[in-house]
Amino acid sequence: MKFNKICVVGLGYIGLPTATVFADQGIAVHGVDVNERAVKEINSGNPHITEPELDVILRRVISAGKFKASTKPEKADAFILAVPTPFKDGFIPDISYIEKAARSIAPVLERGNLVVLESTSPVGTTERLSEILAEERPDLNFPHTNIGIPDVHVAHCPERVLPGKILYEVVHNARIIGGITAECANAALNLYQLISKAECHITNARTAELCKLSENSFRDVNIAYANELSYICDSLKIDVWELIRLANLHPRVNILRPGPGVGGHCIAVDPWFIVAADPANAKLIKSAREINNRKPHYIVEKVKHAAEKLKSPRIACLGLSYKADIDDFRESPALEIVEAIVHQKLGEIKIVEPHIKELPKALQGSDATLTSLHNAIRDSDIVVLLVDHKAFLKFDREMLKEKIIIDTRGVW
Ligand code: SAJ
Repeated sequence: MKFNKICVVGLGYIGLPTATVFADQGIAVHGVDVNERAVKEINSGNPHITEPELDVILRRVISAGKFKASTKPEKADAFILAVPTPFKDGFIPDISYIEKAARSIAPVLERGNLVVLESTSPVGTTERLSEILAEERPDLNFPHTNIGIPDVHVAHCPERVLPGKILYEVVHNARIIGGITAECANAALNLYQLISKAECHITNARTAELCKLSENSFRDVNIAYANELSYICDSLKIDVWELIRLANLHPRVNILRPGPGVGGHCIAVDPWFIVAADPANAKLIKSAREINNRKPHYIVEKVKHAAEKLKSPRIACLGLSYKADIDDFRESPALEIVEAIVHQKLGEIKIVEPHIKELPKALQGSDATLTSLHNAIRDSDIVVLLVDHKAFLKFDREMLKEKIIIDTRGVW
């Protein structure tokens, strides 16, 4: 199969880097996003997301004429869908963005095309994608019917990249490619071999879907174990950081780090897709989600407890993003904690977040102010470290003397 042109639908954290990496290999890439402003910015070489090196590659592929974005899909040899898969009330997966993306590409599909779903998806979504395409294009044969030779191949190749390291990982991480049929998997393998320097493993679509969900649930369960230990250590008056450091000296033990909770658009979301699909068996996975979700409330209670001892408490909250050194606030436990501290009026709040120039909407209009690390610590009684940004590691520790410290990341 020859891929002269590909169309990437969804130019977010996954779609945009993926599109630019393909374009950088000399393939003509047409990017699609519903957000007109993002499309404009992207076409002028300014990514609307922050990811190291992305701006450099984007500008290179735009000036080479290999990449163009618009709000409408165009004919191509392959289509990659990289749209969000959030959950609805009751932790039920919401695949409506995939459905919309599928219907948007259907009119331009041609015999011989390949459609790849990269979005993290509940089991069965790739087959559903094939069904939707078939509904829209009764003139073409699709693989889910298992009748005759499909005109269009459909596969799932879940993204596995770590925000902050996307451009390296998109090329160097092993990939799992699941086809609705073996031919579909092989077609997608040909596509990803154009950019991947790692092993690409083929399987069926359902296995690839559950594989991705299992990877993120694995991490969630392991973080839940660390967070559970932090609750236990608090109640038994043991330093959890020392405990974990010592336990990890065992050659087969590697306990992760407790924190203020688990954030991001992946690990805090994907395990629910397994729970929704098989609640009777997904007991540990569900319990891990609950343990991790409890953590932000637990930290707020700690801050409240400390504040109650002071007459007019001044509280410095360090960090708002969901993890260190990125500007991504999605599902951020740090943001959840600060919002609760502000709304419960636990004191005079100073916030430090080096990645923003103004407070997020949820905190605007409150008395909380955004300030520098130095000023926040100097003018506070309680210092709550929520994100282990590099910027929070280098300062004069003398400043913490006499302060009540709540270090949720164990870095001080
Ligand atoms: N966290 C802890 N303790 C730890 C490690 C992480 O509390 O020991 C917290 C982080 O602070 C953060 C959250 O967990 O709030 C998730 O951060 P992360 O760095 O573990 O993962 P993500 O969400 O940025 O990216 C994950 C990755 N999955 C795995 O590592 C299994 C990435 O490879 C996936 O591509 C991504 O999810 C995704 O898009 O699914």
